[in-house]
Amino acid sequence: MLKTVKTTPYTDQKMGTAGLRKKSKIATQENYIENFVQSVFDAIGGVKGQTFILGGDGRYFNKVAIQKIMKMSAANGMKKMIVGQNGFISTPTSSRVLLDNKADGGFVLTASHNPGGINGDFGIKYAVASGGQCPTAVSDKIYENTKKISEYKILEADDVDLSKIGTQKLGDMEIEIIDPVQIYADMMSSMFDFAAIRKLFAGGFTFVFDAMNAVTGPYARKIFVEMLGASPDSVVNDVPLEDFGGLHPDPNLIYAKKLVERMYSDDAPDMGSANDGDGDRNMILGKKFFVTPSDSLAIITDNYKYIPAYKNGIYGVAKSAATSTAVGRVAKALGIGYYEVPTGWKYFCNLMDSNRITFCGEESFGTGSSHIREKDGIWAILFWLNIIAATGKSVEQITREHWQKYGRSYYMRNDYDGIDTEVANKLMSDLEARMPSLAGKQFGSFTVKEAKPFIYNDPVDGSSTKNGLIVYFTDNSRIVYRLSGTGTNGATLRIYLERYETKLLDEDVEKMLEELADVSRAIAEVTERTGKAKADLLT
Ligand code: G16
Repeated sequence: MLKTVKTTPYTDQKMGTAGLRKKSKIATQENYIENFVQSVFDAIGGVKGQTFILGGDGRYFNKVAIQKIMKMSAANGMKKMIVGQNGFISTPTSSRVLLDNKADGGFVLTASHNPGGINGDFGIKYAVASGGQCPTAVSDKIYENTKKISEYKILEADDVDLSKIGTQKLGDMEIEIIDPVQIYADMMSSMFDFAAIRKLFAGGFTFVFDAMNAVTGPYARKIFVEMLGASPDSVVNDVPLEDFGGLHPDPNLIYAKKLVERMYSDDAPDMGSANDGDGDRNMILGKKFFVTPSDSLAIITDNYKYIPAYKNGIYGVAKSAATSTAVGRVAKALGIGYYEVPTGWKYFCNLMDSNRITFCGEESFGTGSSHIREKDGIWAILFWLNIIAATGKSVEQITREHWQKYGRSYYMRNDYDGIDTEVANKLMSDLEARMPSLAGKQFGSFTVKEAKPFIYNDPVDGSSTKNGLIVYFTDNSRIVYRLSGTGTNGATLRIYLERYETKLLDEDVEKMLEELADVSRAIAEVTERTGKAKADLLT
């Protein structure tokens, strides 16, 4: 039976860098998800006759929210919903399925790399027909709707059994349950040289992948173990859990602690890797060796010819402004287009759709290509395995040779967490106001060349976005300041430090950036304003 339910608005449903992200305790309030989903449907003029993709990373509240969304979709006249088996789908797979089915939109229930569970976070990523997350113009409209919503539509029906592949009906809506793991595995085997990677593993190459108890465990087992012959114990934490077993599924040196310890031990495997909650982020490690995401993007781009899917050539490459400039040097050498966009994967999508770029990446452990419109964690790991299989070189060797060829960007992100939102906003606006006066000023051994906000003018749709503030120094070092758009606890100030070297290639990163970190605090008056003498997190 179709029901129209009266509701009252929540005032905090503004989407951040990638969808709506909230503490689980907030997201599970009465009608919270319903209000948001109905506001999405209303913002796009309804979903009558449309097809949507639905699934999640398995975190707490995933199961409940999926049933609600299916029933609301049916009540709003949707024609078909394609749902991941048992309610699971990784973000990259969702993008693929959306494109393959020419669907109108999709929801991935995830707060990405944020922890899960009742005391963790919940979230919704909303993608549009292009396969990427909705553009700002659409999210603004959705936010406006959430502030005035008074009712939503839902079907009163039994819960749908999502365990069996196949089709069924929910009211008049068709539900197709798919096997996302198989779909994703097929896509990967069509892109990479699986025979060569199989040979690599058969030859004794050792490997570990940490799924962090999140969505990619089954994907990794299927691809790395079953299809490529890696040893069964090379995939760890591969059973998705509602609270990720207490892990913080953010693949970086801090949160993937066990993996990092193993990779820095004397019996480390040849390569280590990890994904985040919804499978779009990745981390690459060699034996006692870490590859920064910025370097990974540069190395992937420089080695594209080893990958069957790209061997005939690539378009350009793009990175977020906060990401190091390493890939820019590769683009120059290859003579391909090079773009800098604001933080947020959605800004890459127009560049991919218009064949301006093939690869793109961000410092926040995201790397991807135009095979989908999201970043792709396992894709990046397969890319590295394929390079290793083709060259016979180790992760460390590949990276060091890259530095020798292009120089090295020492790079680090400093996060200052849990700052009062007003204090953080004022710090940024005051810094922006001071920027013109910084040029020529000396801070320690660094002289400011130029300081200005980062403004991106999209060459495809003409939209203009301001995101972050950049200080350029005369020695090619840079500091980028911005506030995170994915946190759920006050404001997080992110300060990105980069120092470029052509001779000193083997130094300690923290040491190399120590003075620049001090300078970054001095320029923005971080300690005076936040009381923090040091960053909370270095990645
Ligand atoms: C999301 C976006 C990324 C962005 C990242 C960090 O990643 O998709 O494009 O780089 O957030 O954003 P911020 O610095 O604003 O916190 P994910 O993996 O959370 O979807």
